[in-house]
Amino acid sequence: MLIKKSGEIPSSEITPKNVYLSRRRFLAGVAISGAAAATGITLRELSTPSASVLAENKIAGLKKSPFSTTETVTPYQDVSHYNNYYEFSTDKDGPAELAKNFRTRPWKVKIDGQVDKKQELDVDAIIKMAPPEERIYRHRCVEGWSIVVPWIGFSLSELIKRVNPTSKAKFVEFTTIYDPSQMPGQQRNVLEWPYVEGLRMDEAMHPLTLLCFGMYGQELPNQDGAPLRIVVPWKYGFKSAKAIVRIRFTEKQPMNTWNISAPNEYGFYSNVNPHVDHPRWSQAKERRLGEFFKRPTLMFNGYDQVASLYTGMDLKKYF
Ligand SMILES: Nc1nc2c(c(=O)[nH]1)N[C@H]1C(S)=C(S)[C@@H](COP(=O)(O)O)O[C@H]1N2
Ligand SMILES: [Mo]
Repeated sequence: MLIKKSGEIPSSEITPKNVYLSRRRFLAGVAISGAAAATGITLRELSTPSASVLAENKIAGLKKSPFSTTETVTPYQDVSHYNNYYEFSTDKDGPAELAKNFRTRPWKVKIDGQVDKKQELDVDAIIKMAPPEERIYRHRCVEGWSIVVPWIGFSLSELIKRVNPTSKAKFVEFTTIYDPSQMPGQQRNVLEWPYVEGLRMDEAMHPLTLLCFGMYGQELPNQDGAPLRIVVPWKYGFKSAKAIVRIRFTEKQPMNTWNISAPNEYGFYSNVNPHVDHPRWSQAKERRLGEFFKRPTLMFNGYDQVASLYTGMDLKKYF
């Protein structure tokens, strides 16, 4: 260790080595990308004692987001080993192992549809577009479990502003990579592949909507959507597509995978709503991973600032 203040446990001693090294590489990359450049971030990072301190938002160089919740962060181990990622497995503990060797570089993202400059962007160019922030968000799966995750990324609007959608662009569609050779789940017809999701333009432009490439102070693990995913904290988890390779601007509302699969169960909007039950179960409560008792689910997952996006809409009809 370069720096070891007394009483501090170096992260290399309590973090698995691969995770620790990946965090170093990742933060070094982020440091040269951000405006703060190399102002000691690497040194500070080396003296950072643990992932839990990172999770507490104390890391230098990562902007603190006013959107962060102060609720207890879910342990990294849970968030990285209890995953919905049907391209790899329908078992929650499957993706961590099966995505281990998934190739996340080189990685291009196609920008097309109703946009002035159709282009293909390298994921590392995207990551460098704006300063990274840590955003501690609640995440509510439609199945009834929830987690609190310190994501790293920046508002999707930062990218959208730079690519100039045309005046006809009313929606944005996200497409996950299609590569059955790497994704065993895509060799089976559990869902229609590739996975697609979409947002209305004003939802995509809302500052809460995150273009995400990291979590817990390090690179996004493959099973959580590396190298690039969307995070929409007021919607059920399935709206937050992982491993995206295409962002398409459209005039018409795009299709989304779970709506194609079961239209009476999963709508396009999928706002977290304790008053609109899933046809097969109640959405009134949720269980935080690691907790025993259920807690009440909040309207818009507690993100009241998005309510005005839906003024006048019947949210039972547009579920
Ligand atoms: N491409 C893709 N994205 C996806 C999924 C998926 O199966 N494939 N599952 C969704 C669901 S249902 C949830 S709850 C979240 C889970 O994200 P996490 O594993 O990082 O917690 O990812 C969403 N994004
Ligand atoms: Mo989910």
